[in-house]
Amino acid sequence: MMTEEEKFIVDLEGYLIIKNVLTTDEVKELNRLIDESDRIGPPSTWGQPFQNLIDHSNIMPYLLEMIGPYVRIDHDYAIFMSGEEKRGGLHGGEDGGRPGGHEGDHWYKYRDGVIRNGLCVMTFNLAPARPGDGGFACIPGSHKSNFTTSIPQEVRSFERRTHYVLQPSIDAGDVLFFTEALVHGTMPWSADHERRSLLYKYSPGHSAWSGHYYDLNRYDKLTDRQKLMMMPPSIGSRPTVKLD
Ligand SMILES: O=C(O)CCC(=O)C(=O)O
Repeated sequence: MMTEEEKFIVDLEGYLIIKNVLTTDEVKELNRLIDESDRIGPPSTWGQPFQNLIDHSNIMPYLLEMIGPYVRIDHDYAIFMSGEEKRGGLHGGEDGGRPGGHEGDHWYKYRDGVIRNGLCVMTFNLAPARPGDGGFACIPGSHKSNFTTSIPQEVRSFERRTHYVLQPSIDAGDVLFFTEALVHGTMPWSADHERRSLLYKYSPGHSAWSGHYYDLNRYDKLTDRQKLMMMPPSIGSRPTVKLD
């Protein structure tokens, strides 16, 4: 179960590192399959061990606590980085960083002891990211900020480094949870090893960020719960998702 302290951290900072979600053997196996594959399409289609990450038993209690019982998977993709590779700057936040803007599915709410989110991410890390390596970075607490449009462009692009942007330290096997209401992005990579992150993104059952829904024909041996979580958005008669 998600602890009360973990709920406090998510409410405070907008992200959480869930330690040792994957065992060393699971990380090894996923890395081996990646080494042997051509890495095309969403990782959930790369075979059973990747499909199983959709509702891995160690992340389900967190998803139900953060999104509620109608959780659906919205989309998934991989980020591999090597050399001095650069990707997107800081983005996200409820207003999308644009004056008067609104990202719609990027929201964070608290009421009566319950946390709820729009689009959320579970990033499965298959390689470590130590301080200074780059990769995921964020402005802790910015999911509740009212001034994200004031973040200067040179900070968003990581050209100017400031104390309020953090690149958390992550080990292989850890899952990074974050809400897309948090201002976040990808710091240029600078480690000698390859960054290997698999991002599985979830929404409340009634909403979607992606315009592309899952095609179940691309998958083998989906469980009933996986099929339920992969349904297109709706709420009327949508069944609830349960723990094992
Ligand atoms: O993990 C990362 O590098 C950040 C991913 C990102 O920007 C996103 O999920 O929108």
